[in-house]
Amino acid sequence: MQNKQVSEILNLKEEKNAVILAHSYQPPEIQDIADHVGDSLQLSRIAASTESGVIVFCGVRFMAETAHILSPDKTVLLPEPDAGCPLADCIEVPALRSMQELYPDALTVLYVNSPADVKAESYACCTSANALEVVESVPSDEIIFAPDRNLGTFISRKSDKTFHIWNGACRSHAIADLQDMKVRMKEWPDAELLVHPETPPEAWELAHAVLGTGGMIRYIGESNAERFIIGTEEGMIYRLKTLYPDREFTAGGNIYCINMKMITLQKILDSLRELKPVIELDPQTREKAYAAVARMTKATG
Ligand code: CIZ
Repeated sequence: MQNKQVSEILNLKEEKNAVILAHSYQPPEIQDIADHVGDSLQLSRIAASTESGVIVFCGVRFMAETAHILSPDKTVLLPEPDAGCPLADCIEVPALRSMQELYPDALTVLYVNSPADVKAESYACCTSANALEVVESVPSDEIIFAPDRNLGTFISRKSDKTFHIWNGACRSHAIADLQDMKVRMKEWPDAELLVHPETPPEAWELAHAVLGTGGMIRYIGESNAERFIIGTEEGMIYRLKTLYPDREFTAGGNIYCINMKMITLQKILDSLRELKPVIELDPQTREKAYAAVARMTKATG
């Protein structure tokens, strides 16, 4: 039976012509009430194409900003305005400009996990799923890759281009507990270990595959393995169990994002009742950021 809070959310959603989008790292009760669950890019594309005028984005700030960048005429709500991203916070416009001055021939490829004003200073955005494709599409053999050093290193090893990599990291993935991964591999010797490229290179060496969340979902669909150890934010386990109820999953590396867990059912309810907090960007920043996001979508379809 549905609890009162959930039915109120669903009623308000109808009343306000809203759609609820949840990132795969969100807690189970949020994934359960969402209209769509996915990675930041998939969700932003849905945000841009939906008929709904109100988007409740259950994730962190940069994701809701990206949805707003792609769909400025819709009201994008982030139910917890303090749900930030320490990776996005480790880059600022003046520091990026200094790096760009140091390497004037390089073009900047920016991971979407970054603030909108920094996107506005970049040539193209990318996600973990399409970073290599975007890098290869950029009309320069010299790349500034920011802000995640692990993803940058991972991609640089697959490309012949020259990379200048920003020294930032996702606080949760960068300190992935390798010992925990090894223990789980001993417990489930038949399992495949999948790790996110935001984890350190030592984790990639242990893994059967290094993939973003969308890539993990596709990989599992094609794999013959029955059990998987998942080296990314632990919310992904619930997502995978929902998609593949006949497979077994366990989290590896103790990767937990506190910001992702700041969204609650009560905050979604309040946000729908009051239609706030609304994500707003100054139009010039939004337009420049849009150009970088659009180059990504053009390069990757
Ligand atoms: O882009 C995203 O949604 C994040 C944060 C991770 C991923 O690999 O999908």
